Amino acid sequence: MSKNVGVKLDPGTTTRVKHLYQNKLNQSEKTTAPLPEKTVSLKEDSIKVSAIPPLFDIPLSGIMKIFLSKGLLVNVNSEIDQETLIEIGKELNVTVEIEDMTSENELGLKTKVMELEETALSEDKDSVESRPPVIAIMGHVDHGKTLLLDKIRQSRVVEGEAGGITQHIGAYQVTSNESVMTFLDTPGHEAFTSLRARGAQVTDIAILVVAADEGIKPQTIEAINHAQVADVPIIVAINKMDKPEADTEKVKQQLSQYNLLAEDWGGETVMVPVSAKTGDGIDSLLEMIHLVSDMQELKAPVSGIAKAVVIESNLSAQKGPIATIIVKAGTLSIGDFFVINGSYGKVRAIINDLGKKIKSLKPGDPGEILGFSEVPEPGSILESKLTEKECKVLVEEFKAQEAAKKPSQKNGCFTRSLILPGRRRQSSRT
Ligand SMILES: Nc1nc2c(ncn2[C@@H]2O[C@H](COP(=O)(O)OP(=O)(O)OP(=O)(O)O)[C@@H](O)[C@H]2O)c(=O)[nH]1
Ligand SMILES: [Mg+2]
Repeated sequence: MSKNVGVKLDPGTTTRVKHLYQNKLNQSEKTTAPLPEKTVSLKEDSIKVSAIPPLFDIPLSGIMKIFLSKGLLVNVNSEIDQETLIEIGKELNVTVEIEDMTSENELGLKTKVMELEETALSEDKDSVESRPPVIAIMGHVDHGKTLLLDKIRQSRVVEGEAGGITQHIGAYQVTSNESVMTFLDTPGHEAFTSLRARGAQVTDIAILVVAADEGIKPQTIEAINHAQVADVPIIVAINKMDKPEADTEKVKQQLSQYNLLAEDWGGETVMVPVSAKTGDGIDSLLEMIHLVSDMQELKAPVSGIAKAVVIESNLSAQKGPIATIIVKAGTLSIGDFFVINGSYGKVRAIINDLGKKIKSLKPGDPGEILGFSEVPEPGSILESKLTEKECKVLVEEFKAQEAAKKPSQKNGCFTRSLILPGRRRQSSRT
């Protein structure tokens, strides 16, 4: 008979093994109960930390833990970029899809706008009149877009901007030489790719502002791409000519690499040296804008159903949903009923770029509209209707169509037509 040799572990080892076993149990409990999979979409370039819990449907504490575990010190007011959100999402079993605002969707809105203009022109030939051109001012951050627009408008928007950085699209109207022009001021900061893309899609002309001392920069190139994809003629304003370091030849040389060849270099791109600070060259720039817009012979019907594009929208604490729109056809007046995607509303107030209440907007006019039932998506099309009943019927039809299009929504999955899974927007960062 073999001798039974008893092995006795010392108490320290037993406790350690028990701990290890318990830890393993805890871990396996965690892994056997994974968080449910979820897919969310993001179209902005960045998001506030405080906006993540409702998006992910996970408490703030859970989200903060992930930030901490990654060594990222953030607070609820911090802005995080798309890539970080994707990383945080991975830890929580949330797939973040970035809405693609590059070429395909960019052309999507452009196409929508062109179709709208064409049908309006063919439906209502009798009331066709020339309309003001819509001109987007684009370019790298701090190259002087807002100051240039201030000079053109003889106003002072730039001074009112927090931190001096434009963060939204501003729409303004200017009368020069008895003709009216609508300008869109776009932000140059890298975070606002989608705003620049949208700016380029709804305009007739792009003014590319390049600081003569700095030359072209990442968002200059991005702006050129947006304008070229949307097939919008570009006029270059070589700004900050008052600076001793200004070098127009260098700017022209740099731009030549992006298919923009100055007239005096044998090309066709109008390039005007200006100083937004002193005002030098601005008259020539305006002349060039007149010339280019005259060649486009921009026309639209002024009567009939109003159709307008939403440039920007937000929820105002005092006023409710509010949107900046540009009318593309017809006249939109106070009291008009309208449909916009799956909702309808009634124009309660129209505010112009000077903050004044006005009664109506004609083609090419920008304005802020009150009277939406929900905040409209930027890039959506508003259409006025004769009666509230007509709006209700259209909204019901729209909803039915949407439900038929998206069966996956019925089982809780979230899909959106603008999202191209697996295709993320190219980062503009360098
Ligand atoms: N010397 C000089 N400074 C200028 C000129 N144009 C703009 N600036 C200055 O450059 C800075 C940026 O001007 P903004 O007009 O805010 O630039 P922006 O392109 O609108 O910037 P973002 O909207 O943030 O992209 C300000 O301090 C302006 O005073 C110019 O022609 N000459
Ligand atoms: Mg600005």
